[in-house]
Amino acid sequence: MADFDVFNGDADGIISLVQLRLAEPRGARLITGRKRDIKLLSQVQAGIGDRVTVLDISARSNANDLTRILDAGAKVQYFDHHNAGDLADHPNLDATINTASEICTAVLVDQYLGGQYRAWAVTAAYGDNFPAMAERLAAGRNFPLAELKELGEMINYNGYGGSVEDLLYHPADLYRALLPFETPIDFLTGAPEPFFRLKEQYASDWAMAEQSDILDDTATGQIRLLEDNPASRRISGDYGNKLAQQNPGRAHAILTVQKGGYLVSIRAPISKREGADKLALQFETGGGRAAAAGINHLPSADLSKFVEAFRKSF
Ligand SMILES: [Mn+2]
Repeated sequence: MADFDVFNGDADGIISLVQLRLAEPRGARLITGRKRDIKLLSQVQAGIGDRVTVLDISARSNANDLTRILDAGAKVQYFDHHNAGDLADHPNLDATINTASEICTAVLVDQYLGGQYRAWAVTAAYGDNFPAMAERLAAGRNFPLAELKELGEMINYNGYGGSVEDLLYHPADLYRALLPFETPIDFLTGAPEPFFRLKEQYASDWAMAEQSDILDDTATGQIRLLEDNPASRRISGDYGNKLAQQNPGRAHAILTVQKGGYLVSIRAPISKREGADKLALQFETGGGRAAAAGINHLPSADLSKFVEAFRKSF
């Protein structure tokens, strides 16, 4: 019998698992990666008697492996808020999927646990760029919101990179650093070194992003171009979030140069959180949600096609 905890390497995925494992400790094998490494179920070989927990990765992107694992007899518990495709009922599957645009996986887990680790859920909601949801969740509680927000954002930032080597912490290590603490405040007072190291690296990455070129600039959207280096690959997602917050009526795309093309991060306007996934799915390696999506590799030859599609999407 084996247990597998499969989770997105961003704040939402990591903190969803922190909540679950605080409530129900389990010495599971950890399967995670960068925020964009979403086809994680391909790494799971499970069968009868095995338990697989899956958090914050699209069931649509993992459909074949999910079917394989369920058919092999493993029990799967699934929490997610991404496009699930045609998720079929299966006696071995216990799925909580909600693709509403104002919900994240850690909030689904918070509901499942009856709000037991609410401060962690608030931190995750901030980290997944749902500040309004975070504040609603925190209503009536005496949480230091500014600190939870910054922690959520730093954990989320850690998940971005061109490869796991670009990341300051492997997401499994960051998860292990957080898990001993019942609340994010306990973490920040008990062993905050990862938080401070992330903040330091973030500040230097940010300074570089501010110098980036503007590729396209219209009333409805802006496209930025970042150079080919680890700092760009780490900061692009969060930089996109910040630009979106500063200009809530405008869509944004951050392109980062990589070999033969670009890594693309897309944010729909905050005032109308839709269209990002449809734009991304027009390209072979695209995926994501209505409000936030990405393309793992946009070939150089498709740049003008992307700019045109971006202008039409929002
Ligand atoms: Mn999420």
